Amino acid sequence: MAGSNQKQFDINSVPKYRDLPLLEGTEERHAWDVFGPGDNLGTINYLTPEHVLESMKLVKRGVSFNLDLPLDQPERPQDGSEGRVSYTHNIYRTRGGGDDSLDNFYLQSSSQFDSLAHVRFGSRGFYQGVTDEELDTGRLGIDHWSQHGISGRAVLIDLPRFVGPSFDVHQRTAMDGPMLEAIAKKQGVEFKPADIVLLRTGWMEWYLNSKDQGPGRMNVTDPQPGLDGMRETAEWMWDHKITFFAGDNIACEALPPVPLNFQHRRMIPLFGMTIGEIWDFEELAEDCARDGVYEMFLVAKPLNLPRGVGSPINALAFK
Ligand code: UVW
Repeated sequence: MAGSNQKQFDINSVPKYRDLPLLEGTEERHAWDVFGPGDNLGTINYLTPEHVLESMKLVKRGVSFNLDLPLDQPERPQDGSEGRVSYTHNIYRTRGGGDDSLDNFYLQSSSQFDSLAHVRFGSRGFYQGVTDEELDTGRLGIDHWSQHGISGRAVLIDLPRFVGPSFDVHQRTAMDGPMLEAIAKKQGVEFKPADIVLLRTGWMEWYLNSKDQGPGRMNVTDPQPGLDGMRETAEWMWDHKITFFAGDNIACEALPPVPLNFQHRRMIPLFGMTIGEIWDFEELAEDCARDGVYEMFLVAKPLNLPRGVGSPINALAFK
């Protein structure tokens, strides 16, 4: 029996990318009719109770891996030049013990989910054509995913280990469908419908350990590896029924973006697919390299924040 916010959804009913309608006047296809009118979940609908039960069987050793960076990392410039600034943590010592609050807490400044209210497709609006006014009434807020829960099978794709010693974290290596499949094959794992795909690029590990890191150094114009931005890759992810991708880099996607070919503008508003950014896969990747198991059960719990645009991830992977 599904929880009150969990719909039964038949993933076999999802049309192929080529059968999705074109967004009028564009060459982009949209999935606005796939999950039903008024839907606020998008591809999170793939995470049905049956899928969760099946995915839980991947827990063999009972070990868990934290996927969140410390909330104060990476550090953001306080002058607002990056938009997001680092929070100030106020700790109040009280007679009874303590209390605390955060000032200027940008919900997307550390390991994060982008909600469907994060990116609009120009004048066509947000996912399902939702308007700014409708967002104000509660459509597409991060709270919908919080109430549903995000749990299912995840596959780690470890790009640096796949490439080996010649890997360059400053090169714009764009992972498209064939490359994702080649990495998965070498790792001995297959993609399955409803997968959450974790893309390890090693970029955040480099950044946090680099003498160059620090406020103002996270630059989206600096080349870095990540998900490929081309339409063929959007077709691959849709036809493979990927629930979402999460990366350990700035945007999950390879940077700098190619104009008009940045998956943010397809995945979020057209597919209803969240994007995870700045996740931490280091400990998990070490373990996968050790035991050769690249599939796992993942649980994440974004904030139950009405109208939230993004959220910390609160994510664990279990093996
Ligand atoms: C970028 O597009 C760089 O990331 P975000 O989704 O965090 O705005």
